[in-house]
Amino acid sequence: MDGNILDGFWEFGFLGEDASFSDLSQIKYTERLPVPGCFDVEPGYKLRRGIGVYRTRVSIGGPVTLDLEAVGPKGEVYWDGRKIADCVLPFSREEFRFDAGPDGQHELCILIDNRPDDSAESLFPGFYDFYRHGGIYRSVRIRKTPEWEISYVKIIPCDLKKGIAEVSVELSGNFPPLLEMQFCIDNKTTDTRVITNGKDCWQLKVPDCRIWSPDHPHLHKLQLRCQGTEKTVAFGMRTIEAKNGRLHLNGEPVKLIGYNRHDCHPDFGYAVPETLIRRDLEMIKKQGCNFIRGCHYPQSETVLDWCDKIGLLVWEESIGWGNPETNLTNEIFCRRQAEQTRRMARKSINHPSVILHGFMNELKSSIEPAKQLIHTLAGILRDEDPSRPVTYACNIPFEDIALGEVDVISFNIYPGWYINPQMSDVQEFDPAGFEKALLKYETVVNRAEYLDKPYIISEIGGAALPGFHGDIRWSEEYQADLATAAFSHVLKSSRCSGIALWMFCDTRSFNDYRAPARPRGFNNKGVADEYRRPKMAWNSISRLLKKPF
Ligand code: ADA
Repeated sequence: MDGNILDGFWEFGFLGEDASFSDLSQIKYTERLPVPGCFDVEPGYKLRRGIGVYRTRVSIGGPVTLDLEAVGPKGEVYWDGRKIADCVLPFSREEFRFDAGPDGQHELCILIDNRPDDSAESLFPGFYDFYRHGGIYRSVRIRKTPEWEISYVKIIPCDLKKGIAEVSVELSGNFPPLLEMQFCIDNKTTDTRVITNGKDCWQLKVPDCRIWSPDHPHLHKLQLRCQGTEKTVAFGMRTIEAKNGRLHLNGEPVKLIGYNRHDCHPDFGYAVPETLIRRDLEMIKKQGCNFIRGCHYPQSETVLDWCDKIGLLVWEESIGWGNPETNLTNEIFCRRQAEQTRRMARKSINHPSVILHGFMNELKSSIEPAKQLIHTLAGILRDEDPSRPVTYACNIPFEDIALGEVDVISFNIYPGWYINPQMSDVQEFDPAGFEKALLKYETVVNRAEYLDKPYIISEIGGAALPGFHGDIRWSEEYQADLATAAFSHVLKSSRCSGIALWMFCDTRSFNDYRAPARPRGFNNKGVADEYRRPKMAWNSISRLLKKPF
């Protein structure tokens, strides 16, 4: 990535829950905390709510671009005491351009507010079933803004046999109207083209083209050179299509087998160190899975880079969770949804691992405003990226009115765990009732109008308290039986193109009035606990996946 990285230990001051913030100069910085980092996992601030102020000093001057890979749940940025930006798109990468003043040392402060915010426009309100950690979740960079730069490169593989990719380039700033650009793939000069008016698109031949797949995750490298400016982008040659009721990877039907994964850890919140991210992904891959659903927010570059490298397929989605009508009819909420979804599509465009883009997990998809928003968000994704199928996870299959809007139909269903009024016969797990329930959900996707669309079980599962044994709910045995039955069903189903079990590991969740459903303050449906120690379900799934499928 471009720019000077500012990660490291920043000064930190904490203003409590009732603090009203007015003057940066009054803040007492009492210690140093890591960036990226979440203050509410640190001793002294554990699970506390309030405003955390991070401060560092930067030597730079003139026009600059500050690149925040992700903060949350919301933040404010100050430069020498002057407000530069509000950050209201949690987990989104944003760039802010401003004049840094004369060359020399300057003060950069980022305020993070993790106090409850249930306003209708908030993208990360308190009712979501994943903890509202406060922090600078991902890297911070700053660079001098050049006169002009290559701001966006999009590489879409189009013909794998001939090794052809379509490359689009955008420049920003004060660029010359005509520019010669040299393209180099894997250090072999391939072409020189002229860019007119800062935006252009060409077909390029990839020399010695090798196809990217989970078994052979081969990456190519494109270098663009132009009047002393250079940009390097990794990409993979692979295609993904939703047709004839199946997902096709590189022209062949593929079944997605894996887990929902929150990018979260009890000791780090949403600032999970790379080494732990890598371990999670390797653990999933080595078990025999090929897929994760990155729930429920845009994924970090680190996660996607590792998935590209080791060959894991990814469903990435913008942030949303069970949003009711009050959100869906709020103009600011809908505008922010559109903005973060567009940002996600552009950020992840060249990651071959990302094969599905989604949004708005379990929104109230039975009402017209939901359908409108789904239509808008699907349109944005297709506009930015016609190459990836679009989906959203629906939890009301029998009432949903928007399934026709997307390319892949995905259901979050919990037979054997939650009561669904239309499925009350299957609240307790029993293999026959479970199978019957899954087939009943399938009747929706077997309607003539949907037969062409692939179908995925985007969530299914049950909870187990680590170390609790027996044959009853909340036991490891109960969870293992349920999870194994779910995987077995999908492995043999001809209609279902995939499963993302809910979920890979236990994840900190709400601790409000709903806490009885979240013992220990965690969503306990992980097949490993929050420190990634396997439960019985993990071992049963491992055994199942060892058999060829
Ligand atoms: C939902 C939701 C998940 C989680 C799950 C559960 O389907 O999408 O985020 O909350 O239920 O554990 O109840």
